Amino acid sequence: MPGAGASGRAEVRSAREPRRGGEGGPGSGTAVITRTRVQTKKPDMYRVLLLNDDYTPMEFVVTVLKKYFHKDGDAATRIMLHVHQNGVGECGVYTYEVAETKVTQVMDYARKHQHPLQCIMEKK
Ligand code: TYC
Repeated sequence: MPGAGASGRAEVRSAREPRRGGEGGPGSGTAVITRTRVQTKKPDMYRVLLLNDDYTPMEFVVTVLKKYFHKDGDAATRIMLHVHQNGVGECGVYTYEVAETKVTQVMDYARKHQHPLQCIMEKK
């Protein structure tokens, strides 16, 4: 059943595409069918995580979550406390290049303020 639509599954399309080679002509008994796979694969996604340490001030972590992950005060405080208590916590889930940019931004910001805060990414 070609034409499953934007379901996210691989799809084949056979109608209305030019046929290279075409039919061999009347009576030849041959035909070429071209199938084109529509690109519907979802991108790999990556979690960006903050790691706990004993020195980075809680308020600095809250600032990071607001500034780079667009969290409001309540969400930022909740995530910071989760990291403080559990050792690691998720800031967001992004495509590879966005996640990589967030990690770099957070690490640069922490270094600039001389805090040992660590930010990493992992494939989902
Ligand atoms: N544990 C730090 C403190 O007690 C706070 C902290 C929270 C540090 C989250 C890093 O990712 C972190 N000041």
